Amino acid sequence: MATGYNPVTFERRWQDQWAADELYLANNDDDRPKWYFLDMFPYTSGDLHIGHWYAYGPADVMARYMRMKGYNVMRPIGFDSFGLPAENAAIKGGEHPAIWTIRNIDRMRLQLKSMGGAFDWSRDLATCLPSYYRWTQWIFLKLYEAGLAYKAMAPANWCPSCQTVLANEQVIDGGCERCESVVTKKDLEQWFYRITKYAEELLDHSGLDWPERAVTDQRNWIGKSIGVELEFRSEAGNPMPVFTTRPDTTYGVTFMVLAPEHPLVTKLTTPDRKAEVDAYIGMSRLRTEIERLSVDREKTGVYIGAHAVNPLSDERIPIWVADYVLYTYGTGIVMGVPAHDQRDFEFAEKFGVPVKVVIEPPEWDGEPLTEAYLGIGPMINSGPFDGVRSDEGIERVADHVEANSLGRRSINYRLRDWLVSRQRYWGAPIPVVYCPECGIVPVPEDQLPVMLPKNTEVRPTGESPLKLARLWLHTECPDCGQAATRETDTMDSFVDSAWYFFRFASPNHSKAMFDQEQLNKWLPVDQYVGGIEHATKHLLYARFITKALRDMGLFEFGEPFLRLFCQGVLLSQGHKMSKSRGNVANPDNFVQRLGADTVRAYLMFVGPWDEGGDWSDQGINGVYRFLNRVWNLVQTYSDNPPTEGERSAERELQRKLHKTIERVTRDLESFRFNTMLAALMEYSNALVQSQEASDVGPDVWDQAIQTLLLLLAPTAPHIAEELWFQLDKPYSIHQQSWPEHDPALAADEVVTVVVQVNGRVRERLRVPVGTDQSAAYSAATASQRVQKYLAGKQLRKVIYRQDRLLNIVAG
Ligand code: ANZ
Ligand code: ZN
Repeated sequence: MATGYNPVTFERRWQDQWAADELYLANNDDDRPKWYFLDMFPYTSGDLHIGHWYAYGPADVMARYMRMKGYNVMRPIGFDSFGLPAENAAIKGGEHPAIWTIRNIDRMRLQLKSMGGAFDWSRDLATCLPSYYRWTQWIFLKLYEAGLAYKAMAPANWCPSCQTVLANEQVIDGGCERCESVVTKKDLEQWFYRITKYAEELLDHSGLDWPERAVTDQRNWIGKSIGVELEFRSEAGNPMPVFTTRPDTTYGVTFMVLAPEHPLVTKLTTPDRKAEVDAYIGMSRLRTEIERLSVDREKTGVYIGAHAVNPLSDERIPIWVADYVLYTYGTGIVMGVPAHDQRDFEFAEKFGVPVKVVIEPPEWDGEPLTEAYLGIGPMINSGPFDGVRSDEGIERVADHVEANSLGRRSINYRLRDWLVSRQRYWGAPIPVVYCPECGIVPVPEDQLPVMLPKNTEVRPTGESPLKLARLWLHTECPDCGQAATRETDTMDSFVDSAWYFFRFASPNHSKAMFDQEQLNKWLPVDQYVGGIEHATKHLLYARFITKALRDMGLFEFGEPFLRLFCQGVLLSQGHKMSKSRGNVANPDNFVQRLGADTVRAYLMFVGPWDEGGDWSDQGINGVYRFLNRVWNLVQTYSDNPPTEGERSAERELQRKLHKTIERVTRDLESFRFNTMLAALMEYSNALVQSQEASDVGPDVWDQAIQTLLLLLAPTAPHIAEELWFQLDKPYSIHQQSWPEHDPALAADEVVTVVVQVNGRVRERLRVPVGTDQSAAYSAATASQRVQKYLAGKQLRKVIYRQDRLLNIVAG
């Protein structure tokens, strides 16, 4: 007796069964080729939201497919669980961040399980546990030893509302990435990781199969720029080096600009200008880098009363201070060339500074420019370089500068060192002790982890709450035994996630960050999946840490993620889902009503995975109906199995079957889940038709149904397992091999169509069975022999008998 599709009655049951049978545990001793598949692990912010599902659902299909293809798949999951949200929630709710975090982890675990994800739960980890952060601290010590971790005074991005410093990466459009407050500057002693040492290597993505966009984002973020450092001097003799990418424009310098933070500002400002300059500097401290660099913003600045000398032309040039020059880039001093740099042009226009053209624009009549000329042209007003084409001039001037010791060629990167200090509680303590005698003393490895003290009041004061943990704070110097104090900063949580993929190889190893043998076996990650927004943060940090550890000799590879896929964004009614808009789809509700399989399949169906799509309730019902159809198909089959007899449509069904295997496989390989599902839908429709016509024998039917379930298994693992079970096939469908298509069986059957022109046979065409008239006609007229007889004639009539004859009447 057929029963209706009711996923609630069996999805949980299969999840429990798979877990009990450890179906998705990746075995370390398995001879099949390994495939390390990783999704970016979730941050423990509370609920697993639809965005997580959109990342993990389709990814799960890939993992299951690779498993059926015969790979030893390792697909671990864990929790990124240190960081501000836990602490902020704790401050709001009066609850300890650890309690809040662990509760979220428990909840998210259940949600991940309800998805039917093929995760290896035996490798589960959480970055906030001492067994994990012990190794985060260990990596710090190693970087410190290697000179890659250092402490420096730095103007830090400061969020006045979160009361913490932020990395450049966490400042979005001048605002705090978490609370969107305007970020200001504050001078603090901070710990840095020297990622800039790897700037050049990080630009090299060769051998990686990554989306173009992720590569470009990283390249732009690193921002390599080739130029010259040229030595200007103030009239008083102070060196004023500038970094320029356009040495060919040096004769066009009409002003110099110092960044407001530059120490020379106070030195060179004349007494009569001091008040105005001080006021200007005070104001500029409130501006963010992004604002300051913006091309659109009206330029501001103040003349400081002093002059510099142009080393090439010996001209005397006024010095200004202006905030469009950044202290942290190049030398913090710019030579202003208004004729050929748009920002300089706007500045000059506003303040009445002369504009001196030194690259001749095409067809220039000598009139004042209306905007900077950025193109190439002959150099003019440039002394010995007059007449040289400016692109060649760049090299010529650079040679001249080097030959006369006026400066040198130089490369600048926009990339800054990674500021890892956080004055917050919920993070891995930086394992350092300050001794009055010995200074900075790293905590010896065997004393790790430096445990986070449990009972500390957590308040956002701008100082680390760890300062209040008196018992913890006061310790002994590991070197000399004297009274000493601990570092109270904790690490940016991006440090935790910059190495977690190593830990999954041997998550419970207690003697080292990883077990060498397991690391060699599993790393690097074969396929990584996550959002493109991580291109310049997590993905860059992870590559840096990998290269740094490689250079310490821990392993040989230098890239953690060989293939990367970035899923798109799921919208709802054309908008990003947001609580304030009230258009957030809650996956749990849909799972309870329609089942996890439907939600999974629907997410794949909304659009190409890398482009995202628009969630709609009607859409998900359509996918639900598809799974219903599959369900009923199998029920009808079990109730009324086909008998021997009619077999007229067998070959056709077989062809469809093998074509479907081919399509589904190809689509899966290229992450085109939406078209894969379309193929499965078409195929199931063909099966329904065939079932109604009962024109296929039992053996072919069995194979056809079996194939449908196998192809569906990665996408909708529960219904596939349930129907497989009902058909008495060997458990588990997820341990079966992926079906192979037979090209011979997939091939279209071909027939010979005779082509006549005006009743006489002129050609014989081999075409697929069932070719329609227009396709047959195109094929015929493509033949030269037919063309010959049609030349100069007008088409009057076409007579077509499918699969047999095409007669063209022309005259
Ligand atoms: C003179 C000049 C003439 C420039 C010209 C450009 C065009 P990228 O490509 O981003 O490296 N610059 C140098 N240091 C700066 C700083 N700290 N803050 C703001 N701007 C700075 O840009 C290099 C160019 O940016 C440099 O070349 C300098 O302006 C400016 F026709 O020097 B140029
Ligand atoms: Zn000491």
